[in-house]
Amino acid sequence: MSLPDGMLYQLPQFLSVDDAGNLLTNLTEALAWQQHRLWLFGRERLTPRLCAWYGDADARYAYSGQALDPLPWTASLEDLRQRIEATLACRFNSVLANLYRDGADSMGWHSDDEASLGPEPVIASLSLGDTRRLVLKHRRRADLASVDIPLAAGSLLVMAGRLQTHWRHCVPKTRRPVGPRINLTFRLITPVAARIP
Ligand SMILES: O=C(O)CCC(=O)C(=O)O
Ligand SMILES: [Mn+2]
Repeated sequence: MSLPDGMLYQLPQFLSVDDAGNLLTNLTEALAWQQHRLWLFGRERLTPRLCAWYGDADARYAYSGQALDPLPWTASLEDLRQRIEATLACRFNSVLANLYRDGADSMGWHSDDEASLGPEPVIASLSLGDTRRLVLKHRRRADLASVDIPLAAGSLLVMAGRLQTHWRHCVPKTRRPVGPRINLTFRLITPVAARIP
């Protein structure tokens, strides 16, 4: 999909329906899900979803006022990382997993624009479970309509270019009855020691 000020593309059937279903079951049980705390508007809140952070040992992630130490890769996450790296010819050293337990779970408006991701991060987002709605809105251009992307199980969405500088995105709550949904966002974090202060 061609967007002004950013790149977005999708491989709708990166995983088969069966593989996506098996992975949903496996990851729901196997990952160390937690409700992270984040600072928002000067108050500490719990994220309205469960999260888990996996990656290489040096891929520490500073995010909404907290530093997350990655857990070591599980076999299935490492296998996915390698498949996605081979498909996209990109390198990733970490993955943020999000579990939306039902329609009341969500992700607020944000950009993945932390300095540790660099100015033009490539973020590969794999979807499992019931279809999720990702909504994107340009930060400044009110003339551009928001973009609504249904993400079905097995789809791989890639965000790249200047997308995180110019656009924000969210996963709204839904009143529709939905089962659990997992999203894995593969990222390349610059290790703290390699960062220029
Ligand atoms: O669930 C989604 O597709 C959104 C995930 C996301 O934006 C993030 O992890 O930064
Ligand atoms: Mn994001």
